[in-house]
Amino acid sequence: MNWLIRLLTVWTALTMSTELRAGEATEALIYKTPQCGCCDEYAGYLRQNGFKVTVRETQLAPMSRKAGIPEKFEGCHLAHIDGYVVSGHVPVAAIRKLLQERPAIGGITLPGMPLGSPGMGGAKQEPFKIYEIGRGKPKLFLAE
Ligand SMILES: [Cu+2]
Repeated sequence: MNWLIRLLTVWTALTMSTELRAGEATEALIYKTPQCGCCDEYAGYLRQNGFKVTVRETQLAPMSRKAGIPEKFEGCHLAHIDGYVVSGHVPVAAIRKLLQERPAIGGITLPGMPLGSPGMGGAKQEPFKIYEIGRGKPKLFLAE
């Protein structure tokens, strides 16, 4: 019985310290295809904005479908952040809004690779349209 209590104490301490660490920097796990360069740029952008980023290479399309993102709304990589999926070159302002408001959705997506978005080169052509996914048809979440 004694060893069990000790085990539980250790386990609780470990779990709590993990939570504390996670509180310092939000973790982002990014899935991308091996050929994608702008995906690496986007990973760097999240790091610069204080996220703890891990990048994994995969086949993107099946993962995006599984995450509930229709083909037309798919971004060029898929991040898992704090229980949500964040697809494509989404600006951090939209991610912060998502994490603060914590709506009952699967996540958000910026379809395609709009010029001037974080991690993409070029000049911005128009407001980025970021859609919510996972609750019926994709709906506009934020335009910025
Ligand atoms: Cu891209």
